[in-house]
Amino acid sequence: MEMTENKTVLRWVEEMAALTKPDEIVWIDGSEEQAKALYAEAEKTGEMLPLNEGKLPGCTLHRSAVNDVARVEDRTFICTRKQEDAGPTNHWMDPRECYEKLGRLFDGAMRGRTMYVIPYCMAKEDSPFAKVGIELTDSIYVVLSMRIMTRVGAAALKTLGDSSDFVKGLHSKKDLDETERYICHFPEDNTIWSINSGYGGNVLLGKKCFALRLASYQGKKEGWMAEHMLILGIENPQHETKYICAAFPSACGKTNLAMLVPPEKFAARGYKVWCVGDDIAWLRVGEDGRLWAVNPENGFFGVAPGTNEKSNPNALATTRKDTIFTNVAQDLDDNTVWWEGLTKTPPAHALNWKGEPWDPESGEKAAHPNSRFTAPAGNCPCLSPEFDNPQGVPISAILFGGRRARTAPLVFEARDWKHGVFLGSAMASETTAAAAGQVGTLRRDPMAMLPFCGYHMGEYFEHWLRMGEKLGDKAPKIFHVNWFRTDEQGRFLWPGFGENMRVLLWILARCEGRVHARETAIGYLPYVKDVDIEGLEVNGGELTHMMLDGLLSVDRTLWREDAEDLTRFYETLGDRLPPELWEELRTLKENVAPKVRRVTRGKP
Ligand code: GTP
Ligand code: SPV
Ligand code: MN
Repeated sequence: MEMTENKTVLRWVEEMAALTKPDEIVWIDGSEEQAKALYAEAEKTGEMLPLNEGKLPGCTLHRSAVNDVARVEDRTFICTRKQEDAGPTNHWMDPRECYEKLGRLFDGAMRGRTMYVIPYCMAKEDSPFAKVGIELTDSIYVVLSMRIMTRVGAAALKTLGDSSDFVKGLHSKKDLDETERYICHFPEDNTIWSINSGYGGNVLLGKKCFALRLASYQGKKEGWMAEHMLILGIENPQHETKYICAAFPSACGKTNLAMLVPPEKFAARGYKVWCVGDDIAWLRVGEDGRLWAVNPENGFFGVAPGTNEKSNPNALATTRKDTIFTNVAQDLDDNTVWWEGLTKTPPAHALNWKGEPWDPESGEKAAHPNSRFTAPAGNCPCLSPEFDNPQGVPISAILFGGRRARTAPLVFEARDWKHGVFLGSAMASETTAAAAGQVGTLRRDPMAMLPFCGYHMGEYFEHWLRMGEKLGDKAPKIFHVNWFRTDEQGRFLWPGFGENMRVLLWILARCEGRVHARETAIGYLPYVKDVDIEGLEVNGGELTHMMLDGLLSVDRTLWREDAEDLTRFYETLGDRLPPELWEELRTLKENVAPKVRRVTRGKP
């Protein structure tokens, strides 16, 4: 039964049903009873497998199709009327052509199936950040995942009222044919069409499709920002909490940093870390002129491999109930889940992520490297008390970072906002399993938004610069971090995870003007004495001041190479790249140029 009298909504649902021709239409009301019935149905069809109710209450396992395990960037399109508005970093299709092409694919795609109508709200319904979307889908997995990831149900429709301002999402698994898979965005129509996939980032349309691609476009028009960022709070022993946002590319440590557990010595002194968000931040200038952030999501879609009691106990605890696991291994002895890095000893009897018997000796991975958990935010032991605050939290620092085996030091600070925007625009990272394609190759990924910016990247940088002007001297300080420097053997030189707290404390000390820094060719770096490494170990030995000195070194040759690579990237962006950023690049090049000895002429 319909849950609204909103004519635009009703007409659109009718139109999409006429196109996709489902046998039945079911509106998702957000109730427990309905969810229970859907779980039962999905278990009957085998789409979701119930897990050990004693050990993992309310948890289920889902296996996606083998050809459908990650975002597909080369099949993701931004369909603006003018191609130049999508910019050179996005794939583009003419919207009319795209509607026609996908219209043919969607025609009858839901025959014999049910169409679920999922009204959802991104951000708390009473927040000034709140935005409503409706996703139509033929996948129960999508319904149950959206129910965890967003605020689903009647309340969203109430928030919408009779307005026509909502994101129209249409999704069908169709037949999961990868050659006909399309994830298409129409920013000018507030519309998303996704077909032939069942994987998270391609089909949970509230997440990357809406909350980043469409929202970044809306933010540019309306004067706010949608960013691929975690949000965390650090509470000091005096019970003051400061908030930090950090943009790292996919599978580069956002969930881990957001749920950081302070090392014992800091915990003992009373430091606490609170998670506000692990993937997406919506940012606005508040009435007080500061930058405020909310997490528009309501759950975590986190990377499973590597998550364990030591690396991220909070994430692990978050997944112990009411969680959907996707493409992890199934331990047959007690019907629980397993993935590489969860425990030292793999299960003796397990099925791999494809559902085949798995031999630990085979050398094959039991869980897919991009296997994930979908867990309610409310499960997180360190969830910030401000999580539901409709106003969000004020931001003191913004971090950019990526996987850089070389070049980028552990941490450095931008000279000012403009330089910080430059650092974000210059981000680069080794690719991961979160997207289909080669893993481990270095690519430029500005602000971790390369796959998620819904418009021209040059204009996006421009928008960042203008936001800085609005913020003036209330702008957060900007930093660059890199947890991923390696030695010749490929071993990480920094222990990372909880120990990243030591770097965060230096960052906060800088924000509060409590510590000096040394000016270098690339920005402000810490003095070795100012990063607390007491008791710190790495690769089985003590992390010495000399090793920290290495982590904080700037190799000018590498930076010159990087500046050349960045020049080539900037050139691809054409004349929409703000001149201020070319200036910053010129300054960097001057700063890292080979030092020539000055020859004084004239006097003997
Ligand atoms: P998305 O959900 O794809 O956006 O990923 P994310 O940025 O939230 O990444 P996540 O925190 O899930 O980490 C991804 C991988 O990086 C995991 O395998 C972690 O074990 C690893 N990782 C996270 N933090 C660190 C760190 O500080 N050091 C090292 N060496 N690895 C880390
Ligand atoms: C990412 O790839 O950055 C993710 C996972 O957070 S997905 O939702 O698939 O995009
Ligand atoms: Mn992400």
